[in-house]
Order: sequence, then C-alpha cells, then structure tokens
Amino acid sequence: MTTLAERRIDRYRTRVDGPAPLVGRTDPAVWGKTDSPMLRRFDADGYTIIDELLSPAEAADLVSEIERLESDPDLRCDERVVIEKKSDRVRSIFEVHRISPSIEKLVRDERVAGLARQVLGSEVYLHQSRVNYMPGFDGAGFYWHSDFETWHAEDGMPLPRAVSLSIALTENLPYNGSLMVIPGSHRVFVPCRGETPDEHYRESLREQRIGVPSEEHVAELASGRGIAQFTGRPGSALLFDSNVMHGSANNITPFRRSNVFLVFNSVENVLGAPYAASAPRPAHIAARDFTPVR
Ligand code: 6CS
Ligand code: FE
Repeated sequence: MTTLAERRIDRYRTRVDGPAPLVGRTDPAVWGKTDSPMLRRFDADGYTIIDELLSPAEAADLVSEIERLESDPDLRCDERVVIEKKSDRVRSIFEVHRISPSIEKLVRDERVAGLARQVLGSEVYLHQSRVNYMPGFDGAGFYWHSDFETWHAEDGMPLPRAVSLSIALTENLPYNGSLMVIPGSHRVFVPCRGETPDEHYRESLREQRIGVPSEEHVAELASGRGIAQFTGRPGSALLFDSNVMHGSANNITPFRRSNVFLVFNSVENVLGAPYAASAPRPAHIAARDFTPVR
C-alpha cells in the first residue's frame, strides 16, 4: 500500500538508507518583495545578525522571566520542559509563548513577526517556540544539522519557507556554546541517513543522532564557505533560514548562553503528514494551529 507521503513529489528526500548526493535548493530563501541590505545578506548567506533587536532593558526583563520559569517546580514535570542528558539542569522549554505572557507579546512584536513576514512574503504563524538555556559547565551543544531537514521529515513541512529568530538573552561569546553556521549552506539540502525511530524527539531534543549530516557532507559544505559564529550582547539576534547548516559546541564555561528561539512558517507552507516518520511530533514542538500572528 502506498501512503499519502509516498505519493507526494518530494524534492527534499531524507532519512535514506544509503549514501545520497547533495541536492541543490530550487526554492528561494527570501520570498518577499522588500529590498534592504539586511535581506540581501540573509539571501546570500542564509542568515543575518541584528544588533540590539531588543534593548538591554528588554533583554534583562526576559532573563528574569526565563529564570522564573526555570525554577518553577510545577514546570519541572511538564512535557514541554527538556532536561539535559548528563545533569538535571533545564535544557529547553518548548511552546514557551503559551507559558510566558511576555514571550507571547514578543512574538507579536512588529520587530519580530514583521521581520518574518518580510522574509517569507506572506502572513506567518509560529511553528515552534523555545528557550534554550545552555547552562554553564555542562550545557550540551547541538550537533550540525539543518532544522528544515527535521521539520520536513518529522513534522511534514513541505518547503524551506520558514525562518528562525534566535535572540540572545545572555551574552553569546565565542566560547560559551554560541551558534556556528556555514554561510551559504542554505542553498544545499543535505539528505541524512537512517530511519526515524518512533518518538525520536524524546532523544533528539537532548542529543540528535538521526537527521544529522555525514562528516563528508559537512566537510564539503564548509570547504570554501568556512564557518561563521553568532556572538552578541543580550538583545542582539540571529535571523536564519530554515535550511542553513548550523550547530553548537558544549558550554564548559561558567557563563550560560540563553536564547529565545522563535520559528515562523509561511501560512502557504503549512504542515501535512511527516515525510519520513511514522507519526507527527506533538503540537508543543511543531504547531498545528496555523493562525497568522498579528
Ligand atoms: O527538533 C527541532 O525542531 C529542532 N531541534 C533540533 C535539536 N534539531 C532539529 C531542529 O533544529
Ligand atoms: Fe537548529
């Protein structure tokens, strides 16, 4: 029997069982008509850095908010909270805009949702929200990956028409687990080897092993393009394409690297059945409410 997923034409096949070549992306990165130096950088590199997207005072208020959430005993056993694999520290809190009114307000802020609308050229809805705490000493990194690869395979996102905004709440330094990106890698889709295990998210959100590129593919992407890093003060932000190759190292410094991470998807790119998983992930990880953000 052929399933619905098998009958769809899929230009971004992944979770394959053998070696597969890199795939050139045919979809644009910037879908809107607005022109600006920032959008040109985003189009060329797959990301752009925005200094002081939020004021230092706004960032400081959000730090108090995420510290409050982190120490809330009721949240400790909430399924939206992910604990580090090797310690009992909070790693991430998902769907955080439904937990924190100040983050819900941030999502709707024109400086935030407006940026996503400019890139995606349509109304947008929130696909995922989370705080990544990246604690000091034993904050585990995130291995190289393309977010779109996971959202396509496990959430049924058809095209790379989504954009992420990572806002620094604490200083993002070169040595405390800041995000590394391969400039220009958003133009290449990297098929990943290995079948998606059931309920893969329970493992992947702490340590991802399936849905990661081969070392050969990462080397090929980085050769000639190099690797850039997002560093910045609290309130600065990284806007990045859903398919850009990125990752972060472990944070063994005493300085936590906490960011709020918001993913907007185009309302013209809503989720269907997963392309390479037996069941969709829960809505707190991949929203199925496609109501535009206004
Ligand atoms: O699962 C997600 O939606 C995101 N998190 C990880 C660790 N990898 C894929 C994607 O970035
Ligand atoms: Fe990611």
